[in-house]
Amino acid sequence: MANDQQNSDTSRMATETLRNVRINQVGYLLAAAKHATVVTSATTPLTWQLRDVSSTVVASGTTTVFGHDATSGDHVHSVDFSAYQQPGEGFTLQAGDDISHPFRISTDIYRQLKYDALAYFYHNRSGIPIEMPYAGGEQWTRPAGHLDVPPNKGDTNVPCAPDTGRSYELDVSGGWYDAGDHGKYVVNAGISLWTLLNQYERATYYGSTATFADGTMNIPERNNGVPDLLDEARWELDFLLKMQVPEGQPQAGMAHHKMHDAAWTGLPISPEQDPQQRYLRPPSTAATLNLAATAAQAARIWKEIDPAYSQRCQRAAERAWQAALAQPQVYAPHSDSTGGGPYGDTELGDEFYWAAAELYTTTRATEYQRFIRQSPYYLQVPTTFGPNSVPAMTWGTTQALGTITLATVRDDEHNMEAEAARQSIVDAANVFVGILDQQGYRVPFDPGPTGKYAWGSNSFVLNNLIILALAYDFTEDAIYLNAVVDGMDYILGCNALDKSYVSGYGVNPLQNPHHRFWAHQLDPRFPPVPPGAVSGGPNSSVQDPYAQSIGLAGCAAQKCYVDHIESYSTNEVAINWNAPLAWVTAFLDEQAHSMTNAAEPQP
Ligand code: 9MR
Repeated sequence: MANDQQNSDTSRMATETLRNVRINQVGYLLAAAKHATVVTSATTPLTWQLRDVSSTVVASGTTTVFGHDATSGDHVHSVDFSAYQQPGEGFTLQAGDDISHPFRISTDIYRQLKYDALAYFYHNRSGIPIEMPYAGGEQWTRPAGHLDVPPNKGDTNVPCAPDTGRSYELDVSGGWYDAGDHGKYVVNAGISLWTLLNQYERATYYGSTATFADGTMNIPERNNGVPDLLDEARWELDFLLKMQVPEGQPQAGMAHHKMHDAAWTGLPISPEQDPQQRYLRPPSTAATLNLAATAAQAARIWKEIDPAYSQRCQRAAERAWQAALAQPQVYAPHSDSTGGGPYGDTELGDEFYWAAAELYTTTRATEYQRFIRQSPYYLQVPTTFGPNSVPAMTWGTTQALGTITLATVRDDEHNMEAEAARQSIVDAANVFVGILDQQGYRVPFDPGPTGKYAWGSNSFVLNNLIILALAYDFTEDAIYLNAVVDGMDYILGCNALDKSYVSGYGVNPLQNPHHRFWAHQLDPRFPPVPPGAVSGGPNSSVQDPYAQSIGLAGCAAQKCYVDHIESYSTNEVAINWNAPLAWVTAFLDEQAHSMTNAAEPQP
């Protein structure tokens, strides 16, 4: 279904013009909030009409004047048509003389997207052929990447880089490619894997794991008796375990920070055609703690499903934890960016807290409980917006991951921290809800006084939506659910560029992400992006030559974006960005079927 949608969207695009009435281009959930934003210079309210597919006016009202919106630079009005709750296709919203793109109202807006968002991970697997029927279309099939078949020089025996003074080789095959490049980075694998596993764990306690049970996803491991979401996650976890320094080598038990090509490859290139030598970069404390955290999380999730694997994960986690304690300040330098991204981080208190929270939740050992209670990050969920516009969580800001785990896992004997952790999450959600009315496009992310969006800003929005969704789980207050809906509206078209940042979804979808294989824009022999990938999105710092060359510098935050393959700083795709898309769309789809009139405030 999504493939057909992708094709028709792509052909329609050429003629599609931007509309001043901005909506969620995929559609609105039947019983939830329905907001739109209108770009207009009018300073007094406009009348609006909602029309059904036969052009009959089914609802009407007047807009609310918002005024100047700082992050977009637009003068806007708001429309609230939440009260309309009839399903259908081909609705349009008119405000003044402007008419929106057509959209649907339905309970199934996210039904397929939640699977397509996870398919991203299969498509980006290393070390396995991408084949039909799993690829979703012949054009996305490709041979296995990086299994030492020439011209590949990796990944089954990858040497430590010459400048590291280390002389061993490791089999670090498998895992997911990080993004548009073919690097594999333990810091970033960590938050991405954690998010998929948390999606599963949250569903265990607050939803249903049936949606991702064995046989539900289009992957080679379907019908192996294990939930498919866990199969996909394990592909990455197995790679992470291989990145741990073996006994007998210096810094044994730590994890190598990353592995990637000696020099950046050009675009386009399919992974199996990569001729570069690949190297292991030195271990770092950050990577070691990412391994400790995710392996500990996995140990409890696989406990009944695969006890031997669970024990292996727990041993790896405890080993990593001890190694990180012994060497707490081994930093990966920001300057290490030849052939791969640096993922540098010199503040690791949050990673220590996260890893200890995972180990505590898995083992309930008092040493970890003591550690988290003494941590300055104890129960934190960031909501303050400094110059670097930090959202609830990023690859380098991980305390919320630990807090979420403490809050999510229901374990009545040992739930000393759980209530307080839930309260922290609700408190953070309240801050995000409070932001909505101050944003012309109702984005639950506030860049703070600088007004700037950073690299990967769409993931900032999506990660804040996880906090809001959890607040809904804990309180069942519809205000949080509707805030999640508003945030997805931003991602799917209700924004300054009238853009759906997700491929294959919406009238004006992401089409040309920075990706070495989905490089159709550069070379017609390469495929376009498959459905369900989310772009990193607007980046005020405009950090790539292409975006600079088209004059983006000086742009209002929401407009610092171009849908072009060469714009890696505004239009890349990445595992840590698609993971919260998968989490949030699964949550919304689940709620779509259980909500009754969430659009009305609860008493
Ligand atoms: O997501 C990362 C972002 O926070 C950094 O500012 C940026 C520059 O270092 O790197 C981003 O991560 C990229 C990584 O370094 C290499 N693979 C692609 C990632 C997404 O653009």
